[in-house]
Amino acid sequence: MVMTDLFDAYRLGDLALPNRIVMAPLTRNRALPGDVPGPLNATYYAQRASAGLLISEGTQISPEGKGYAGTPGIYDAAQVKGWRLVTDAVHAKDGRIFAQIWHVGRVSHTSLQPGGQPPVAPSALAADTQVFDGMAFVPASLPRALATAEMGRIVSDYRAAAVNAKAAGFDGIELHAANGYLIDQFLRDGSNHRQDRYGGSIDNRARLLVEVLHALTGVWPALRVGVRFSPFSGANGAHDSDPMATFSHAIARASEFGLGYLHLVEGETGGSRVLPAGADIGKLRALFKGAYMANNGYDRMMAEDAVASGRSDLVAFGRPYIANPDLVERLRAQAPLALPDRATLYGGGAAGYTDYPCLKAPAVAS
Ligand code: 8OZ
Repeated sequence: MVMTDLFDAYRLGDLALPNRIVMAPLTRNRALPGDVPGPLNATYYAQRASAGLLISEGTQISPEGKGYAGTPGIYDAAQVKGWRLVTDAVHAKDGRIFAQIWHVGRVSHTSLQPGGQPPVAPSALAADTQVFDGMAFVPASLPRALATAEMGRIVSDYRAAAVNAKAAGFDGIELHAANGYLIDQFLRDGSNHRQDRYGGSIDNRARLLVEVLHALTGVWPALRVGVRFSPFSGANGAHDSDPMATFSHAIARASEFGLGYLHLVEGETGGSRVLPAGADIGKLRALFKGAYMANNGYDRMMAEDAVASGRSDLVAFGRPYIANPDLVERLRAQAPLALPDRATLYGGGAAGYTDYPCLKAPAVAS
């Protein structure tokens, strides 16, 4: 039997990935004023271009979709121009990059919102989490519930972000439906207490997801669209009384669109991979027709095993990519991995961002 290897090429629709290693979306809070990506961000992503696929950090689809200082947006011309620097730099290094499009919903603070307004959410229930307002970590503000009549505008904002991602030269998009942000808030009964057609039954709670995927696949070929969920994570106060039922439904509905990939955070986001009783990642994966991208705490051995066993087509590495721009080469060489400096994870400049060295200096300085 020929075993599939982590370093084997993968065909994601018409996109040829040279290996199965993906750079997971990572929030680094280094956008310029106006939430505009700049040359520093372009350098950072280009340094990591040997990944089979890069996924951008979450980029907000509207000013209201922002929950932390310094995260980039993808809703105005200056931001599109900034992202173009990033995609051009990645393509110049023969890389491929998807934009992760993001609305934080209630995971925000009035000080980050247009006009100091409360953030929006399915229901007026505060998230049990903290956000960074540029000075300090502060508790998320009490949100206001979106009116039914506003839902069309939210979907339009997602659609516009998809159009902008094309204009910015991305190779595809990933819908951020994980980690307790807006789409996840609608999916889960802990945060969605609505009584209109966007709340109540699982089908209703998945309505925003389905409407957004419909909009995104009207802009991009479905195979250039991925979706990320974190069914068993309590990130940002996410809670559901029956995550297997909720996410079985959500994933089956997402699969109907013929999307390129399903990206799952397996366990607690950035934490334990131990699943609650009754949780079954294999069952969820089996509901999706496209490629499967596994994430959360993978090392080389685990990733090799996931790919060789056929359990995963692709493996997304997050934290290892912070301090190892040449992660593919290091994994291939079974070389030791550098550890990130925690003090420079979020915000700041080049230090702890673009100054992590490769194992071997490139032959030609870049
Ligand atoms: C870390 C800090 C801020 C945001 C996520 C976008 O968890 C994030 C995020 C992670 O998906």
